[in-house]
Amino acid sequence: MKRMLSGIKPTGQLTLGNYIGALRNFVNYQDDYEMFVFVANLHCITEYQDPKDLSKNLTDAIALYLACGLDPKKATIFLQTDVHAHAELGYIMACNTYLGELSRMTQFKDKTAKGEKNMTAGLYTYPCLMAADILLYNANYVPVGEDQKQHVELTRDLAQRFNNKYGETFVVPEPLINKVGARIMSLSDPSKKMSKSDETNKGCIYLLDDLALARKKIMSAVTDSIGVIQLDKENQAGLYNLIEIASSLTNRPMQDIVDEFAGQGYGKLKGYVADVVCDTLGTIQNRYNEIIHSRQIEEVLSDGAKKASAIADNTLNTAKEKIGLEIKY
Ligand code: ATP
Ligand code: LTN
Repeated sequence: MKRMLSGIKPTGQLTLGNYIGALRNFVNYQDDYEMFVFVANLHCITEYQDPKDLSKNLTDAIALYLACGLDPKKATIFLQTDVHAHAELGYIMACNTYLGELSRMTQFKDKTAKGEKNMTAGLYTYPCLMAADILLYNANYVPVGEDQKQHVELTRDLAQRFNNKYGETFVVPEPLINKVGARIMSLSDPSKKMSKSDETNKGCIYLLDDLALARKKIMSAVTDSIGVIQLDKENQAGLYNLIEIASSLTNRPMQDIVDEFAGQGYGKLKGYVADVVCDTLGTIQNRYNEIIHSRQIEEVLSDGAKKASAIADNTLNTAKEKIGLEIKY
């Protein structure tokens, strides 16, 4: 069975974008792959997080993984800091990465271009830690949203570089990106990605949003004045995004939805999208409420940490031996 690994960085509450671009796919893949899914808490602290918020977001992320349908009997679910090998191999990867490569990462370039102040060294070297996350498990595939493709490509380069320098050690992974739903856009500005760090909160639906609020956000989503229901991503990005959301959540082809609503007003279509989203959120939230009040999270994490550490420690030791870091007695 091929291996698959992915993670989410809960710097805030998980969003509908995280669900459609990542989480829902993890759930679909767990039957056919040996699946590893973790909460990337070390990645969260590349920027300051209020410690109380961070701790709550981590707990919620695990509860939401389970609520969305990840099954601990099928997938290994764990917290990144429970497996010490991540930080150690992350450092080793940083020693095999060139400054130029990190400077070319789009996420880093965007932040620099925006003139962000106080950027940390951790933020700069974060792709090295991400490479370690993946390589420790010898994952064949990494299911992610479009924005993470470049990081997985860097991981491939780093794996190949290491293998060439020190001998065959790591599996070279491939990114797995869905055709529909790989980049869900903000409801208030469809030129931007739906993001947890949305300042206005209007453009982003959180998985734990009150259903009435989620509906309101969809009903007031920015569209256009063209007034025709069709698939024109360039000129009707907001409308396209709404149809893509509904298509992802129902597994209906986008054209099918267009055909059903063609000739009707945007309001009708938005009502349908709101129904679909609220259905999904409602189901997830019911399960979340059961899980958050149980001991399940503790059990899942303790079990996951053991399984993940056994594999990760083994890979790390092999890498250290190849580099010559170990003393042989
Ligand atoms: P932020 O929302 O703060 O920009 P992020 O995308 O950088 O966060 P994560 O939340 O860790 O970071 O992303 C986890 C996974 O969810 C990644 O695979 C990412 O590609 C995917 N993802 C995040 N936002 C979207 C989106 N709007 N559409 C599709 N996939 C997304
Ligand atoms: N960098 C990713 C989260 C992440 C990840 C990973 C995804 C950290 N390590 C390993 C896939 C595989 C993000 O910010 N979205």
